[in-house]
Amino acid sequence: MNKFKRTLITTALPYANGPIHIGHLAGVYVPADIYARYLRLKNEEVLLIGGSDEHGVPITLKAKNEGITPQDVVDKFHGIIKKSFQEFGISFDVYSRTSADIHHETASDFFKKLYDDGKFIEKTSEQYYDEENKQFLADRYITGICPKCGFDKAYGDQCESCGTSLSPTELINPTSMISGNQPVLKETKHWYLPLDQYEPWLKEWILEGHKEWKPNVYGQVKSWIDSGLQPRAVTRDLNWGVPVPIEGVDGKVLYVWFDAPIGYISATKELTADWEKYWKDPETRMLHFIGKDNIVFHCIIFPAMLKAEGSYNLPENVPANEFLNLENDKISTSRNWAVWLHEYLEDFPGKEDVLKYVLTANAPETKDNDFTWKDFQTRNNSELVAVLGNFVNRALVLTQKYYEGVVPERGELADYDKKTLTSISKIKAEVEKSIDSFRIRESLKNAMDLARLGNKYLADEEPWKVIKTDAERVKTIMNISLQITANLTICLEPFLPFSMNKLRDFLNLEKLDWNFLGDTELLKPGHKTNKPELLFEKIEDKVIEAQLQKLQATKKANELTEAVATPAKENIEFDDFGKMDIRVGTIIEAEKVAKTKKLLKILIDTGIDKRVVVSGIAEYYKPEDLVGKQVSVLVNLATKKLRGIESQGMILCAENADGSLSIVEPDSKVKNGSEIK
Ligand code: B3M
Ligand code: ZN
Repeated sequence: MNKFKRTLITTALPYANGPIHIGHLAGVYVPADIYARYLRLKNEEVLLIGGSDEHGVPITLKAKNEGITPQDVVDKFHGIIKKSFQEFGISFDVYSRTSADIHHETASDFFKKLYDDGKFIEKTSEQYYDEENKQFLADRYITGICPKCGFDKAYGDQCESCGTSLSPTELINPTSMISGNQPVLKETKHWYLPLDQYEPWLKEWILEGHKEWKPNVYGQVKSWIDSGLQPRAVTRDLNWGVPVPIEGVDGKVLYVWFDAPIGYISATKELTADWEKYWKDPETRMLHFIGKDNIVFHCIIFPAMLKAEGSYNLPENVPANEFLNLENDKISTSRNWAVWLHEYLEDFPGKEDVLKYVLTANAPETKDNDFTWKDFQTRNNSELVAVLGNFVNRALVLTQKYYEGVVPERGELADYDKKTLTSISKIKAEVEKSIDSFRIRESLKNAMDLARLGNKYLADEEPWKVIKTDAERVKTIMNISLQITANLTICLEPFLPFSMNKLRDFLNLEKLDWNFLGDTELLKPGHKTNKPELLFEKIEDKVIEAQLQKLQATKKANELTEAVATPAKENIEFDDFGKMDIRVGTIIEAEKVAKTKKLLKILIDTGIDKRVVVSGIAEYYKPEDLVGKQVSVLVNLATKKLRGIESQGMILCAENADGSLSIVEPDSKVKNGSEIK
């Protein structure tokens, strides 16, 4: 840390429009929490800052859909999110929210200062406007076809399919999310941060000055800067957010990405009157923990804002992570493809540390990674249970058995004993080396090496056998095993805080700081330990099966909604519908049309007559299963020759998401010839 006295850690503020899931935990909050706990354990001065991001278009859209106010939406989810963080032991010093007065004031003052100092450019431009709702359509109020990849549901600010950041006027076939209408262009005035002017400075500060940043972060920043920065609008025509603090300006708010990072400052203010020490003293080191989609905002835009303001520190590092997928598919709130934290805790009460362990061991630090339930089970059963749990349990149980829980005195040490004890300090150095450079995943592996060391030591020394021949020697073995166990409570504390708390209870040991790690006499002879319980328990196949089934059900439900999700066609007059003559008929005969895969020749009793219809359902129905089935037939469709057979009508089918067809039939028998209207 050398030139720094303290650390301010910020974590991306989650949008308060839904609960949080394992992707959030793995990408941001678990690594930030581990790092903060590690620094605290080293007695360093540190603040861990968090809060909910309560502005932005998606929140107003959700409110509109549900017929409630945006404030209702954020109140609900801020509560849920905050509770999840508490339950998982994310050790925030403060968890604030951007709808709080203190934030509105802070963000407003920040904007005002830049405005007064002439740091913005004012520009009038044409933007999309929904005439029916008399509203400008910012960001996600508008969708259309992505000009880059052709995805048909790209948003006005970004295409979620190819990741390109967009402006609404780039969309092909823009559509208003509110009315579904084609919007018109209308003039509006906004304030822009001229990022282009900051380009030379950004190049020097990051590209020259921070080559040590993670390659994924540095690379993304470089590519943004290399492709040329543009002035960026920092206000929006919207009525939810921090109002633009300029006289005479109405109906405009600060862009959510302008106010949200200022939320870190507001949260610090909420926590302490001494907040400036954390933001302005050059001896404070600021770190932003975020996911990769937030890199540009934390490495380019927010720093440019801070630089423009002039009195704040800049981030020292931005250890952004990549994304976590779930069972080979992108985590998605709208498709409910996620493991939600509140649901996890219902299914796995008391297993907070297990999830945190798995998410860290498999963290998407350098590339996107996959969470699978199988891997979750394997890491629990063969690492937490079989290595860590097994070792500490044997050490504690044997101590109970041989010495009624009292730590025995050790005798003369063999070479292997000495080597084992010195390994503790080596492991400590390894953990420090990796965690200090934000390789949290590796640091967990290093820390687990201490459990592996203990497990191997016990397995090699076999005190349960030696006890029969050399009881004195067993005292040494058990003493050493207990010292390793005590060291584990320090080494794994940042990663598994709930479990290490338990382990300290078993050992009857107080919480020790990081400096004690490596001390081989943490437990004095004569110290009384408690009866242990299991630290971790095996997770059975059927529990994992149940989780996989839950996901399978989600997949099914999604396929069904996707099928009905194609947009409705243009309205028709009632008379248009009345022209169609649809009757119930019964299939009398059905056979395959020779040399085709899809076609069936079907004879139907329509009540009016018996007629032949050729239908493309051969892949989904066997001819023999169709006979006797009632179907809906459009009987006044112009006849058409298919493979030489004249088809006199059409059998109505529903098309599934996968393109398969399903016959539409009355749900009870009706007379042939009954009209469908
Ligand atoms: N709410 C975006 C996100 O959750 C945004 C982060 C704000 S951090 C200042 O990905
Ligand atoms: Zn695209």
